Amino acid sequence: PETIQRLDYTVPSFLVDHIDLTFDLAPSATSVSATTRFKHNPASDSREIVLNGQDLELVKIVMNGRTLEKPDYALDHGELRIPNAPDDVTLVIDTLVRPDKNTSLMGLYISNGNFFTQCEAEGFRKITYYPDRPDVMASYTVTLFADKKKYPVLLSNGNLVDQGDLPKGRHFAKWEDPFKKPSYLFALVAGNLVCQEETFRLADGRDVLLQVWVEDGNLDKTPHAMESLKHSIAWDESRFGLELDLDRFMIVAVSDFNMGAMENKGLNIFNTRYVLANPRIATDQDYANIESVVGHEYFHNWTGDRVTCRDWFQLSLKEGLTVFRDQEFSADRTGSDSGRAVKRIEDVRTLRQVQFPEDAGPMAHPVRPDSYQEINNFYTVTIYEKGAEVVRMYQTLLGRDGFKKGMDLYFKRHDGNAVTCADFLAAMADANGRDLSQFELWYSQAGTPRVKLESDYDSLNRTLSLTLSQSCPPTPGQTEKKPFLIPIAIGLLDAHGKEIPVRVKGSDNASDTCVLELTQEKQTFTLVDVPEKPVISALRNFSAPVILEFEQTDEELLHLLANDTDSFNRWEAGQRLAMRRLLELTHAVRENRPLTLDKPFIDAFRTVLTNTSLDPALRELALTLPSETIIAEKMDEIDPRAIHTARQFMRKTLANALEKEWQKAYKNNLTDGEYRPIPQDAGKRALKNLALSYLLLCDSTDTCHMAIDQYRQANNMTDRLAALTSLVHSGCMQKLPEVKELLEHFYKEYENEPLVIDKWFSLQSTSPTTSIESIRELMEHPAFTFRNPNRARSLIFGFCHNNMAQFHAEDGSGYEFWAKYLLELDRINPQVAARLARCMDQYKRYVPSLRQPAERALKQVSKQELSRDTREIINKTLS
Ligand code: B3K
Ligand code: ZN
Repeated sequence: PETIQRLDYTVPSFLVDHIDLTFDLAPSATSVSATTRFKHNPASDSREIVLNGQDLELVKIVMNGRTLEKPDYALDHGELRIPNAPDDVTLVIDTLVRPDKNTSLMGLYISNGNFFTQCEAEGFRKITYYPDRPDVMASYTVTLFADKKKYPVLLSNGNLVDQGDLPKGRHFAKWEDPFKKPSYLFALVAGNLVCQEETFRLADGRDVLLQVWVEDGNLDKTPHAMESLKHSIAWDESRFGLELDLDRFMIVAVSDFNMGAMENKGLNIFNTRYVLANPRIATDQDYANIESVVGHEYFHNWTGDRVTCRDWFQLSLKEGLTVFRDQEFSADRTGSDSGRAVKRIEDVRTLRQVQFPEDAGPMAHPVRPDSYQEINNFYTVTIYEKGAEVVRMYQTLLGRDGFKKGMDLYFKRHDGNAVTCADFLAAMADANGRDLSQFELWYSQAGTPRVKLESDYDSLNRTLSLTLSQSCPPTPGQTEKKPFLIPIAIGLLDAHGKEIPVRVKGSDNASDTCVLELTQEKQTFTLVDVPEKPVISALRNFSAPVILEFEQTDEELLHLLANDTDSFNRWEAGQRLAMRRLLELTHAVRENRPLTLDKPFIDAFRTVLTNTSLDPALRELALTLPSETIIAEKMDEIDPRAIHTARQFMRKTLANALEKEWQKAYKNNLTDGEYRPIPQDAGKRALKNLALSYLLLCDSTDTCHMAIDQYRQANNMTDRLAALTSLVHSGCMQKLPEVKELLEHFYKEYENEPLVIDKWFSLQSTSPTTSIESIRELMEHPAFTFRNPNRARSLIFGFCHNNMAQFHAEDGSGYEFWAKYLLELDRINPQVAARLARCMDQYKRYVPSLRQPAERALKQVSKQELSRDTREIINKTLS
């Protein structure tokens, strides 16, 4: 497959000022007529109009009133080229598409009988021939024609300007989007849908219409999304002074969707999973996710739509920035410092769990990649989550006000344009009068930097010298790395756990937390007025996306765990204590040595568990052990099952040693009364359900009954699902026949709620007690289908990505399963298949006994005909 290079960028030869689209919608043949006004781009010396098209039947093409015939134009490799075009061109292009045959869910497709589109990144070319690139921005007029009975609702971007009935039971609607946009932000929706709507007053007094559209029968599940939308609008006004620019803003939920949601201008389309919620079907996590994704897509209106990307290499310009914005939104929404800390910990956990491995594997790429084969493969955690960390570092370096100034300048300079990551950096630098040229390396260099910290206390001079050194491992295509600009937030604690103000030699300011700017390979900072040898709290609030190598004793970590005022580092200290032991236990498993856990660690755990002055949500995070994936990240050679055994041993030991305390935590954190998805209650439920999952590992069957009771009495999905999941995962199912009945009850109870049935599949596919045979049986279940990405993910991804114990079976049966269904999925939906392909990213680091069968499975896949999406992943994994 062809590789696209960032440095090959050339400006478009022709620009578009307006496109007028007409759709005559029918499942097996939708006709699309596009009238596009082109103008030669003075910045280009080419006279050739280049249009992209894929899976289209070309009916007719007319240029300035004259029908074109070959060789007036050429058509090959998905490109339609018209040479020697004059300055002003109006093209009328008629095409036919087949939505009913479209299983890729890109372009125009059908879900439950309704029409939807998905155009990012390159889906518009499956609708009509057009310069399908983000730097071509145009205004759109869209007219939709359809049967009125089957498709009573007709939506597109912008404002509804006309609608009416037509003969033969048909009708039409005409939409106008006043804002120039690239084709990837185009959307239409047509079908039998209902909406919750509200008028909402903006800060400037203008009233806007907000709508949440769903399939009939789901209106009882829209209020939370609507609330989230209103909060998002208000937050962007108050935090960044950014207002909604349209009179109407719509969210539409669709069950068949490749990812989370899509920020089409004025017409956001969402996976139902990020819209639908009520206490019966949605968990606390679902509620939080909905708020954050609604926020994310809404925030794109400015960071993505008003200012967009020049080319797809700049994707993180909008994604990293918008993730940062949604993270801040969610943090502010918790309304408390501990809520903010909880959010930060969760985000860093994801970064380490998914992005660090990506950065260390065959798909490692910079936040601004240099090349790609299939752009859909680059909607990655590096672009999104590491990109958000990069944006966060501007704020850490420039302060909140400085960051806001940078944002203001960015919009002032670039509103209405398609720009680059370098433009964003320049706005931040110029608004603050700072030279940020070294910061650019965060965009161009892949890999997770290692930062080593060594400290030396001088009691005579009362100084502490901190020597920081950095390095970054090689990544594909990049062997040598230059030093990054890394903000390292530092705090100091005295023996009583009190903050010692941090003052860098030569500076007049002292503060509890000081941000050191590491710019060289090795650098020493001297802190003055340090009255005693302190315990160092380094990289507070995770001030940079790096791996910190800093040797601290158990005593020091315990001190931080007990006293650090930085909640993130308090949590971090506990994780480090646990990690140390987990790595040692994993080695012990591999070497067949007896497994033990030391008393001081158990005591530390007890102290956290019984510390009722600590927010339950924070306690839950502190008492959750590092995941198997995060442990694997720390090992040169990965032995997944040894890791699982070690972690299970630690959980079981902590369960038995602290049984009484877990019992107490369970009882003290019951949330009686009406279900409220607010952070305070959610935190209690999280801690209580963690306690339950530990209790189920104790050697008594009483606790199984406790969980069964919780399942039966629960008035919300969080408690019900937690009980059932723990029962299945702990092995109570093998002991008690009731558990099997509950599993069946759950299915029957929620048979008509697809999102809950997804949960039913995933709770089984991720269980260490589910054998591959049971997974195969589930694949045969009438409710299973490859066509629906959520369903495919719940079962296949659940098993391959999140079931280390079973997936990595010694006989390779897990890998064979992966290969088989990867191929099947690839023929239906390449984008989703390519994600599944990534399960094998780390195979070269597996222990030899697993590496061989993994490689066999990969090679077997590689021999087959594959989509461009999956081919790129498989080739890179094997290379
Ligand atoms: N921008 C979309 C992602 C589109 C992915 C296309 N493969 C969702 C988001 O990040 O908001
Ligand atoms: Zn986004």
